[in-house]
Amino acid sequence: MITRRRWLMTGAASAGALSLSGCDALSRSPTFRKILGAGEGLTEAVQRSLMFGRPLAREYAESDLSRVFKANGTKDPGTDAYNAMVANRFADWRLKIYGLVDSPRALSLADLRALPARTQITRHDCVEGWSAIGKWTGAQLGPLLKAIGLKPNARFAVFHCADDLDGSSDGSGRYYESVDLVDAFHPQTILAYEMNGKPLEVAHGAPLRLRVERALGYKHAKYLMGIEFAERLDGFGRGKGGYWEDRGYEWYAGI
Ligand SMILES: Nc1nc2c(c(=O)[nH]1)N[C@H]1C(S)=C(S)[C@@H](COP(=O)(O)O)O[C@H]1N2
Ligand SMILES: [Mo]
Repeated sequence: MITRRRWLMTGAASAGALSLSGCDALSRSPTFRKILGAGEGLTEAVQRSLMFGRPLAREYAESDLSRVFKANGTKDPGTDAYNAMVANRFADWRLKIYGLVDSPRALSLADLRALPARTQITRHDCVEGWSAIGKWTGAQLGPLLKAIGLKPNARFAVFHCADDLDGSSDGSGRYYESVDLVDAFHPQTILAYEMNGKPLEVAHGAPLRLRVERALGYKHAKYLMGIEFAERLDGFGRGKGGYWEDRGYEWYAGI
């Protein structure tokens, strides 16, 4: 078990952001400890994520919005189950949050819309060589996770999607993705239900998709069905942390 002071120092040394003495002073500051949420039951991993989070991705103005935002990968999951959800406007759809959490949830779209929201205009970069600027609105994942509570051994958020890119019948082509807790708690990490001021279209991931703005396009999982917290990634898909990672892409796709 490492003490708060030890991990603060270790973290600072590896992040290279703060001098050890400065960090030590910070860790003793009552205000800073309050910001960190000390005593509110946050795990060390979560507190570390809040403290050494990645910088914000650049945000743009309305006038920068792309006139056309390409849809890529799956443009319609097209299964009977998904078609039925579209037909009743996702009234029965629920986002399941489970795994290494204190209180598992099944959230409706109305539940998600009632949570603290964030709107951001960002540039989406796909490894296939195109970019587009869009406006996204959704529930911030961080505050939601604080309310749900993560187990101390939770290290990854795994996003399960409705589409099977390979059209496989055994689920081996199901799209999934994963991020670490630093990205999960990043302020620009949102569960987006709106794009450019309108409910998310099927082509862009209706009813809900991840926006994780410090990462490349394939991390932004569309057609979300569940978020599972896990200690390791080897139990999912072929074990590399995502549909495209299983097929050779890098797991860490930071930009
Ligand atoms: N469920 C799911 N999510 C996905 C994909 C996909 O095929 N299925 N494609 C990914 C890729 S490679 C990109 S570039 C973006 C495209 O998002 P867009 O269709 O809104 O442009 O979604 C990502 N998320
Ligand atoms: Mo992509």
